[in-house]
Amino acid sequence: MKLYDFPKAPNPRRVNIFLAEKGIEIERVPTDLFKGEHMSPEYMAKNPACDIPMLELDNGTCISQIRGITRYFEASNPSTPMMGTTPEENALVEMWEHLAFMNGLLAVAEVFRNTAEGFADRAVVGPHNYKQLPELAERGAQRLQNFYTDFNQRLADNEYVAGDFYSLADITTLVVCDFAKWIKEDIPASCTHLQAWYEKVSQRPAVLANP
Ligand SMILES: N[C@@H](CCC(=O)N[C@@H](CS)C(=O)NCC(=O)O)C(=O)O
Repeated sequence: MKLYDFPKAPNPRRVNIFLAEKGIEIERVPTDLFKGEHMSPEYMAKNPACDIPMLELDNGTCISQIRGITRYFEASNPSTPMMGTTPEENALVEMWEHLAFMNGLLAVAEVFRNTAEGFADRAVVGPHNYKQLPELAERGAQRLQNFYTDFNQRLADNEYVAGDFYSLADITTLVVCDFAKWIKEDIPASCTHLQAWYEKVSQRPAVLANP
């Protein structure tokens, strides 16, 4: 089994923290996004979505998308659950992780990919080229501020993002806060609950091991 990985990028980091939390060690295939290795014919044949991370099982099955990859490991290595332990918890983790991805990670990506010089014509991840749109960068910046206040509110009443237990939803939310530093947007000073949570989860060994 191999994980195609580029640890500097935010999405692979979500899986790397998740695996470290679960104590899973796995062979890595370094795949350099900056060199376009994820767009090579060999990689595209395995993963037509052309994104990283990707998991290749020993039988040749290839799984992309972090939802798929993390679900695989949660089912195959159920000790140290990271997606809740009851139907209600499972649903809350899915719900909050998806909200963090949609409203947080994609908001930052909207700013970054529509402004960074190196992403001209690569404003959207995947096999198709899209040009940058400055209006989307502007909208992404607004969406990020709303993500911060919405998640601050959530953490005013809950110790962790999905409830009173640490989960994949925390990992994605943490990665959003760190990815936002790429566009020079820190957690606003008014978001004290989010900031306190951020300081706490940043100290977890699995997070420190995957900066
Ligand atoms: N929706 C994907 C997101 C993966 C993703 O966007 N990965 C980025 C790296 S952070 C990527 O592969 N980018 C390729 C590119 O920029 O062309 C998932 O859940 O796995």
